[in-house]
Parts: sequence; C-alpha cells; structure tokens
Amino acid sequence: MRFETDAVHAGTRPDPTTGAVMPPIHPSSTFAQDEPGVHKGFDYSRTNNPTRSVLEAQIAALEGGKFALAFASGMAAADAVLHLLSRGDHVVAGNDLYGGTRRILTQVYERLGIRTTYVDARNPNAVERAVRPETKLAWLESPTNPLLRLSDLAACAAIAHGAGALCLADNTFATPYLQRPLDLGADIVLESTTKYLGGHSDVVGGALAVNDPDLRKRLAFIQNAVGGVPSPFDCWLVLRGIKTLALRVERGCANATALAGWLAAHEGIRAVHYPGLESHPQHDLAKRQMKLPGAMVSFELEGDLERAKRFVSATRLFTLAESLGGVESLIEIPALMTHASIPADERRKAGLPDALIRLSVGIEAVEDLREDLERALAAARG
Ligand code: P1T
Repeated sequence: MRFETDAVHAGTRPDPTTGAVMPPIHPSSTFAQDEPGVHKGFDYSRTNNPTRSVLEAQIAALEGGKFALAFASGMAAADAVLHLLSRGDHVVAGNDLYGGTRRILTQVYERLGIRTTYVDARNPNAVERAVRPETKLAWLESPTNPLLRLSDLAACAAIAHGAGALCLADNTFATPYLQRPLDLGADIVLESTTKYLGGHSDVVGGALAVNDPDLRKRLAFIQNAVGGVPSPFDCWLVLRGIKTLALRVERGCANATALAGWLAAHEGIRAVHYPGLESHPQHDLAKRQMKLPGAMVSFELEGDLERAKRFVSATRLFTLAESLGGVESLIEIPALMTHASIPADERRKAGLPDALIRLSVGIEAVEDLREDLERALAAARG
C-alpha cells in the first residue's frame, strides 16, 4: 500500500472479539498462561504488549522495514542502540546533532569506554576519514537539529558498511513520510515519536526500525533487558497521531517553505537554514533524498543574543518551548535550550551560533504565523 494508506491501516484491523475499529489499549502488565511458558504470544508487558505490537507493526510499515521496536522516549531508543556496543568500540557521529544525543554519547557512553568522533557529516569523506578499525557505528541525523544540514545517507551507509560498522539514521526531523533511510542503506532508523509521529505534543516516545532479523533480536533483547518501554496508553497516542502524519507533515512543509522564503527576503535576517531554499548548499541533495524539505527552519537575526531573546519572547502564536513536530508552532534558541548541554566551544566548533533561532512550523494558517513573526521582529528591533 501507499504511505498514506499504510499510515491509516498498517498493523491494525477491527478487533476480532468486539469489532472495535481502533486498536484497544491493553494496560495489563501480565498475561495468563495455559501451562508454564505456553501463552497467546504475550507473557509480560515489558517484554511485549498487544498495543505496543500494533504500534511496532505500524512503524515498521511506514519506514519500509521488516521490524520496529517502540521505546519510552527517543533517548531510550538511542540508548538501546548504544547498548549494542562494548568497551573499546568507536562511533563516528555528525557534529550537528540533537543536544541530548551528544550528551548520551559524551557524558554516558564515553565514561563506559565507548569513544565518539564528531565530523561534519555533510561530507561523506569526513565520515570515511574518521573511521578506525574499532568503529562499530555511524550515527547520522539528516536533516540535522538545529542547523538543517543534510547527510548523503546512501553514501554514508556504504562507507559504514565498508568499515564493517552499522549505520544509524535519526529520521526525526524528516519522518518516514519524507525520507526512508532503510531504503537508502541505513541499518537502523531512529524516530523520536514525541515529534511528528505523535504529532500533538502530548506523548514522549521513541522507535527503532530495522530489516535484519538478527539485529532486531539483539535490540529486542536490550529492550526487554533494560526495560525502556512505552506504556500501552502512550503507544496508543502515537498510533492515533500516525494516522494523520502525511496530512500534518504536508501542511507543515508548505507553511515552512512559505515562511523560510519570506524570512530570507526580510531585512534584518542574516541567514536562513532550510533545505527547501535554493540558497541551501544541499538543496539538490534535499530534492533527491527527501519528498519535501520538512517543517523545521532555523535562522539568525542581525544583532546579538539579547535581540534574539527579545524576539523569541515576543511571539504570541509561536510558543517559546523545546520540542517540535506538533500541530502547533514552536520557537526556541537551541544554544540556551535544546542544545545547552553541549559545551560552548563544542557548539562553536560545529558552527552552531549562540543566537540561532529554531522554528517548528505547525499547521496553523500561514498568514497568522507570518504576522506573528513580523510583530515579534518589530518588537525585538525596538
Ligand atoms: O525527546 P526524546 O523523545 O527522547 O527524543 C530525543 C531526540 C532524538 N533525536 C532528535 C533528532 C531529537 O530532536 C530529539 C529530541 N529533540 C528535542 C526535544 C528538541 O527540541 O530538539
């Protein structure tokens, strides 16, 4: 089936006992067994749960993967992948990543003897140069958070495989509607389902999608052994969100395209980062790799950090908040909020300006969003 149809139907069918059209929420923590070890496929909800199974089947279908596993957050999903590694193993990661991803790599796994080299992953050669004999994983975000840089996922996956390493693509900014990294050669796709898949800023969750049955088995072992699983109710919220994913992302992209173009032409704006703009250095790659350029935009105002702070505090429709991917528009300053856990010199090395402003463009009327930004620009100037 096509994506929009899968988003509504994959993994679900009317409940055989009641005819319920929507999948039931199964809060049961445990399941009756006929004899010890003989059951209907479920024994304990950390290991598996019927509502979670529906979500996992749904996400696997959307990513074009054979399997998916759901987690309590995007970071719990990331943690499960990093648990595949052992002391002495090495990771090559993009240098523009969600701050929490950088934090778990440097402040949790580095301490356990797993080293990460950060590279400008816009350039596949930089990924290749950083590979060592002990490299086991390439960790990419495309587009990146918050600078909206792209990685050529097919080229980077080929480099990782050449080195005997796995390639992970964090697909949170793109969503499976715009980009399917497994089709491009990635071994693991990570989604923070908190964002576009959930879509309504009312749930925290994460997911991994893979094709290789052995990799699925190893990750499912970690999922059960470590236990970072989502509640059945949270699974159901994500399932409900997914049904409208294509519609929401389509509208968010249209709004973001309009706002990015408008900002780029506006006086007092130093730079706009949006893969849909022809001025974006990787616009051609965006067209090749993504169905649409996404609904995240970042930009820099002329002036200092104080001016940027005045601006983000002056919007009324754009809520000043972390996170992204909900129906409502959000605004933030990554260096002070989502990426504050990255030391200032590391942020500078990665080219992340302190005064960068990030928008998560929602599905509201674009004229209202534009007027809100215009008003806030005037307020920040004054
Ligand atoms: O917040 P959580 O569901 O644990 O997901 C973590 C995560 C992973 N990957 C990317 C690309 C992300 O952007 C995030 C979370 N990001 C934010 C909260 C943010 O505002 O950028």
